[in-house]
Amino acid sequence: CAHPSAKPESAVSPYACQRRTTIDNHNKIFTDALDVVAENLEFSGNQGSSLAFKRAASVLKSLPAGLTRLEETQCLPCLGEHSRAIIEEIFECGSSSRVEEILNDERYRTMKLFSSVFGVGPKTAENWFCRGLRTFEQVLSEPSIRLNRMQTAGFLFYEDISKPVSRTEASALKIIVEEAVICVNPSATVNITGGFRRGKEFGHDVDFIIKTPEAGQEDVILPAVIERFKSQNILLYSDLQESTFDLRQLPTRCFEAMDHFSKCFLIVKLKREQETDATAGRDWRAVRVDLVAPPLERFTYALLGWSGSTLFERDLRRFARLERGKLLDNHVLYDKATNTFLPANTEEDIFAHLGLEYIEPWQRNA
Ligand code: TTP
Ligand code: MN
Ligand code: MN
Ligand code: MN
Repeated sequence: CAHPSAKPESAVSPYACQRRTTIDNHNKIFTDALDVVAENLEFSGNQGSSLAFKRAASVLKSLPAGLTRLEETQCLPCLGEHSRAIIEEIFECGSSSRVEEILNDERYRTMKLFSSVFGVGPKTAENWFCRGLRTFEQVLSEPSIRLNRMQTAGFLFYEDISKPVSRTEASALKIIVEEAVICVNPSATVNITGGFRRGKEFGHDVDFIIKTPEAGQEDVILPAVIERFKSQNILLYSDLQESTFDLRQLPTRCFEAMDHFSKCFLIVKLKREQETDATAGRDWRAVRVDLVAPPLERFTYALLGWSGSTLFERDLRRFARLERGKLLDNHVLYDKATNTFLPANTEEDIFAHLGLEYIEPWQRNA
């Protein structure tokens, strides 16, 4: 490797927002293994070490070709001795014994199963595991467990919503969402965001961002869309989160999963062409849909924030703070040196403010 001070143009950046990561991952055998280790650490509450393995996997996802020798990892950032040991074993044996162990581990398997239910987070999953529960039947027949509304819907539609949503289904949903939005406000527009905006072929849900040109409309549009879905008899579940947006608020110091915009988490019926075993006797499947409606002047920041990937967003914020003295979140970009908010009409403007080369949405699969 080159001397640290001599940074060749080709060096891989430790920041995901300085890498171009498309959906075609040439190192899947390694990144799948590292992601399992990361997930297992997350399940046991070790967020820090989990993130280290996620970063290692993300660096490999950005490479233009598959690794051919362990030595190639020497020049790469974010790959520590633990990640290297796993990669080495895969090179030598075709799989990692640590990963195999995790995949067979009762705690990991149960946590993975429980947290695959909509509305069940790691806390709840762990609670159920610690009570000795191992299967859905056991959870559902345990009298002391009271499921909340979200978890009830999660179990009710489990089969459908645990099945990946295809790009074709996402496009069909866009038409339905667009129709409802335009019916409420003809000047509003709908954009697909999240994984499908990044070019993914499948997703666990479909994310939409709604742009309303008139001030204040963002607060009324989602309730109206929900009412319309109800009247069309396609709404299976809805959780509307009213805006808690405060224009004076400074961006938060660290990555927040939630923002303050008006948004809703839905489960809707999507008409199907063909019946499958899972949908026998009905002509629809259940799909998870997220809608967000930011105020117009916050649209660009919200679009960037909702496009993901999660690690890409995390590194954008970290880069802004540590390398540029700026604070970025889903609402604003703030310059600490001048105490000013930096305006942006496009995502390109935000990257430019940060002195970053523009990364297209389909290159943000970090
Ligand atoms: P997800 O829909 O969870 O993830 P995804 O679309 O990248 O992947 P998948 O195919 O599995 O659905 O989230 C999309 C982005 O939205 C993610 O970068 C986080 C962001 N987000 C927010 O910024 N605020 C929120 O309140 C929520 C729920 C998501
Ligand atoms: Mn390629
Ligand atoms: Mn998504
Ligand atoms: Mn989502």
